Amino acid sequence: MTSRNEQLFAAAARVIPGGVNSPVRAFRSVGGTPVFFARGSGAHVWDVDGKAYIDYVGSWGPLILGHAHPSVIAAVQQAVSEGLSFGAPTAGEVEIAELLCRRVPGLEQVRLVSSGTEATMSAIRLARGHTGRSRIIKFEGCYHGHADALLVKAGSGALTLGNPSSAGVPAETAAATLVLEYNNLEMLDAAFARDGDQIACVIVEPVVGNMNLVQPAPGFLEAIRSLCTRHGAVLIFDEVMTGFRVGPAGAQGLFGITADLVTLGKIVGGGMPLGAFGGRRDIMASVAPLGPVYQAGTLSGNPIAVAAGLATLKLLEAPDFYMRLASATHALTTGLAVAAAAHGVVFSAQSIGGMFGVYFRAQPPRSYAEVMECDVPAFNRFFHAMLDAGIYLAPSAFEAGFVSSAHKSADIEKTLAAADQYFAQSA
Ligand code: KE4
Repeated sequence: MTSRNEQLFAAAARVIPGGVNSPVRAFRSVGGTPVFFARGSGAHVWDVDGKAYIDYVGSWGPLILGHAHPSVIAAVQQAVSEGLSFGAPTAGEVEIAELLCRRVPGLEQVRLVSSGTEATMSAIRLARGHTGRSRIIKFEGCYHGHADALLVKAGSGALTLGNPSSAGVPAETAAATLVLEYNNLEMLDAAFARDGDQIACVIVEPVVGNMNLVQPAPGFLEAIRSLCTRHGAVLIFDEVMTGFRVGPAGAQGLFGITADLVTLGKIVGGGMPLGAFGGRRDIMASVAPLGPVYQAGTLSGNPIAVAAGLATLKLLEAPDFYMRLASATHALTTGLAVAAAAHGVVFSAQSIGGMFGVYFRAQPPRSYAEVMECDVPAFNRFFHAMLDAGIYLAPSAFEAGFVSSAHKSADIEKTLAAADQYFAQSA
């Protein structure tokens, strides 16, 4: 008898490409039928067949407070009772902009948009408009959303200009993007030595969450900062994932580095469509209607999304919030590593703030090449065993996981017990 999940997926596939509205949800890298969720509460979600899961995806990061937090729901209910959208300024947009400028280092002005992609796309256009330069640098394995200039893979040679990583991206668009190796200082130096005066910006995930979790090597972010300063290039920290996730001041606060522009998303909307880009006032002065760089959006600063974002961001100011979140996340990754080692399974894990990575590799990877050494089939088997046990991990070996303040020790313990049982029988 086909499950409701399978029935829905079959129906979805007839009217939605791949049956999903974002590719990673299709389970193509892990195999099997995607889980259709019916509802969530705290750290838990229930699928359409009524099965419960402990959720370590949290909508890919936004739900740092867990699902349906009462304060967030109340704020949204209040906002919707007053209207859904105006296409005109509202007081809430001023309040959240002021809050972001207080909490995010270097944010002197900020513009709200409706997704992380819009934030990064706009920040790159702004960097190009501000500098009058076209070339940009990104790093292989970093994902910044699906704007054309960013769907680019490394060129054939080390410093050759990029090639499209998606159909539909013109070669000439990709050619303006240089794709370097994350954590490769020599490559970075060489690129600036050759093209420094042509580089409009460097965009980087200060902690990578899109090739699984990869941390910056000591000195890597500092080198990008000093090279951008020296050559007049704009440094963009893409903190769509790390913003308010790795710490109260994001990766900028964690590493003590202030970027020129920062992009935000996910947590700032508390699960509703909200992104933002902002930074130095002299750069933001180029944004329309102040300056010549056009950027716009019908639902930018939508009052419902702003209400959810404000309610979320205010709750993150609770004393010890990040200490408790980091402690729970660390307990998860340490417990997983201990369980795997006890059964002789080649496995490693790491966490930073409320995000984590698990790897079927002896050590956490420090580069894209090392990520590619991970045993993906082993991860896929682990993923499905945990799914069967009611533990919902990210459905890809190349994604980070997320813990929320709603995850209790009982959730972590249940997760570790399920993992231990799997490691015991898989060894
Ligand atoms: P969105 O357009 O999906 O809101 O944000 C794009 C984006 C930008 N920058 C970073 C660092 C991101 O992680 C993302 C989106 N992250 C993925 C998860 N790996 C979203 C999940 C999906 O694509 O469905």
